[in-house]
Amino acid sequence: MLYLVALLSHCLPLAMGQYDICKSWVTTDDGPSWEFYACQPKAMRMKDYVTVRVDPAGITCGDPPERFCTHENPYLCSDECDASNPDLAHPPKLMFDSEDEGLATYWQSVTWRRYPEPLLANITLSWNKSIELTDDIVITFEYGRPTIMMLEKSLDNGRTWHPYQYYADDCMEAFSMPARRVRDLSTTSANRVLCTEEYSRWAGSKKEKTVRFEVRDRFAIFAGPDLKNMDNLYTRLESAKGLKDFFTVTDLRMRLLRPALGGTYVQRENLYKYFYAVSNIEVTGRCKCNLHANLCTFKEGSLQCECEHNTTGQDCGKCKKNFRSRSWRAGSYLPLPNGSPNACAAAGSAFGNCECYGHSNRCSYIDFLNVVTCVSCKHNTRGQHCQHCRLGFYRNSSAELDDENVCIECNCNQIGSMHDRCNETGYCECKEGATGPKCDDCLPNYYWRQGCFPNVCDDELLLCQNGGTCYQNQRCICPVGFKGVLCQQSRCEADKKDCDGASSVRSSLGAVLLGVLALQLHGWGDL
Ligand SMILES: *[C@@H]1O[C@H](CO)[C@@H](O)[C@H](O)[C@H]1NC(C)=O
Ligand SMILES: *[C@@H]1O[C@H](CO)[C@@H](O)[C@H](O)[C@H]1NC(C)=O
Ligand SMILES: *[C@@H]1O[C@H](CO)[C@@H](O)[C@H](O)[C@H]1NC(C)=O
Ligand SMILES: *[C@@H]1O[C@H](CO)[C@@H](O)[C@H](O)[C@H]1NC(C)=O
Ligand SMILES: *[C@@H]1O[C@H](CO)[C@@H](O)[C@H](O)[C@H]1NC(C)=O
Ligand SMILES: [Ca+2]
Repeated sequence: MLYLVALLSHCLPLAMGQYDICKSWVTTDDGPSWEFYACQPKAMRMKDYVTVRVDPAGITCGDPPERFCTHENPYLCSDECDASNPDLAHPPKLMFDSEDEGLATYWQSVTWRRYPEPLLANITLSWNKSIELTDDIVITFEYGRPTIMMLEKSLDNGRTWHPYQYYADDCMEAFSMPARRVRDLSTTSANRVLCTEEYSRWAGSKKEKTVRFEVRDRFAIFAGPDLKNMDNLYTRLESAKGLKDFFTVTDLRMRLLRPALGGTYVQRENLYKYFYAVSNIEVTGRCKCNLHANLCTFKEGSLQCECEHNTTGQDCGKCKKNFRSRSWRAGSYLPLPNGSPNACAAAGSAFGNCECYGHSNRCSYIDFLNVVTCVSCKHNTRGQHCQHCRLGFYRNSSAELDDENVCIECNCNQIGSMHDRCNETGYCECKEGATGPKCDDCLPNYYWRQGCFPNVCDDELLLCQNGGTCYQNQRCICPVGFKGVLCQQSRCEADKKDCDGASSVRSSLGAVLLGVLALQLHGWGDL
C-alpha cells in the first residue's frame, strides 16, 4: 500500500490534468458550439511498446552455456547462463517484463573472457513513434553498474544518432569531459549534453543499481523542485529553442563500454565476474501528437496518435484532406491554461473561396483585378492558389498539390547549365558540352574543368603527333624537339636558336666579337 501511495504522488505533477481535453461543447450567447484546446496524451510506461535490439550478435550469454560469478562472491562461480534452458537463460526481453514476484529477471551479456579487448554492447530501444519524455529514464543493473557507458538518442527512427548523456567513473579519462551534475544546470543550459560520474562509481552491486537520465531534474529548473510550477515549464517549452526536441526521441541506445570492476583493477585471473546484467529499463513518456490528440493507441505494431482538430498522421503532423486551406501548425501550450489548438481549417471556410493548398495562411483581395489571391506562399510555391512551383523548382510528381514536398529544387549545376530553371521532370538546360539532368556531366569528347571543354586530344585517335602522349584529354605532352598543341611543330623549324645548344653559343659568341669590333672601330674613329 505504501508503495502504491509513493507511486501515485510521484506521478502526480505529470498527470495534473493540464491539456487533457481537445474540445468541449459550450454554450455561448450565439448558442452551443464546440470549443477547441491544445491537448496531449497521458504519460505511459513506454517499455510496454518498445522493440529492443542487442548488439553485437552473440553478446547475450548462454550460447554456449557459461559460468559466471559476482563481485561479492568472486570465487564462488557457480551461477550458470544457458540460453537453451528457460530457467537459466537471460534474453533481452527480461529488461522489459514486470517483476511481480519481486525476483529480478535480467538480460545478461557474456563475460569479459576476451580481456583486454573491450567488452562492448549496444542496447537499442525503438518505438517507431516520437515520444516526449516526461520522467527519468531509469536503467537497473544487477551485479554492478558499468564504469563507462553512453546514452544516445535518435529523432528519426534510427537514421541519425546524437549523444544524450555520458556516464563514467572518471569523465575526463573516459570522454575528456569535465564531470557535471544535472542539478547544477541553469535555465539556459537545461538541454546540455553532459558527462556525469554519479552513476558509475562502485558502491557494492546490491546498493546502487540504477543509472538515470534525469528528466525531472531538468524540468525542475523551470517548474521548481516539486514540479509545482508546470505553467512555467510549458511556457519555456514553447519559447526556448530546441528544448521540446531535447526531450523527444524515437529511439534510445545504451552503449555499454566497460562493465563494473568491483575495484580499481581488472583481475585477469578471474574474468567470470565482469559482465553486464540489466533487469529493467523504465522509460516514461507520452506520444508526441503536436498537441492535437489526447489519446495514443497501439495499432498494427506501432503507437499512433488519435488526431483531433482535423489533423492526421502518426504524430498529427499534417492537415486532413480537404482541411488544408491554411498550412498545418502544431498546437501551442500558450496562452495558459488551455493553449491554442491551431486546428486545420476546411478548404473554403476561412477565406471565402481562396484555396491555398495549405501553403499560405493569408489571402488578399486585389481590387483592380477583382481576385482573391494567396499571400506569401510557402514551401517554394507561387501563384494565386500557391498551385505553381517557384522558379528554380519543379513539381514533385509523387506529391499532391497540398504536400509540403510538392516543389523540388532544380539544383542545376551552376557552371554546366544556362540558368537555374528546369523542366517538369527536373532537367536543366545545359551549356555546350554539358549533359545529365543537372548538367554536371560532360558529353563524350568533352572534359570537365570548371565547365565542359572539348577534348584537345584522345589517345585512341592518336591525335598527338610525333610520339606525343595525351594527358587527361587536355593537352599533348610532347617529346623533346617538338611543340605545339598537338606536338605538330618541330622546335628547329620554329626557332633556329632552339635547334641545338652549340649553334646558339656560337651565335652569341659572334655577337660579342662583333661588339668588340664595333668598339674598336669606334675608338679608331675618335683618334
Ligand atoms: C553501437 O552503436 C554505435 C553507433 O551508435 C556503433 O558505432 C557501434 O559500433 C555499436 N557497437 C556495437 C558493439 O555494436
Ligand atoms: C512504423 O509506423 C508506420 C506508421 O504507423 C507504419 O506504417 C510502419 O509500418 C511502421 N514500421 C515498423 C517497422 O513497424
Ligand atoms: C473538423 O471538421 C469537422 C467537419 O468534418 C467539424 O465539424 C469540426 O468542427 C472540425 N474541427 C475543428 C477543430 O476545426
Ligand atoms: C516527393 O513527395 C513525396 C511525398 O510527399 C516525398 O516522400 C518525397 O520525398 C518527395 N521527393 C523529393 C525529391 O522531395
Ligand atoms: C525534360 O527534359 C528532358 C531532357 O531534355 C527530356 O527528356 C524530358 O522529356 C523533358 N520533360 C518534359 C516534361 O518536357
Ligand atoms: Ca526484468
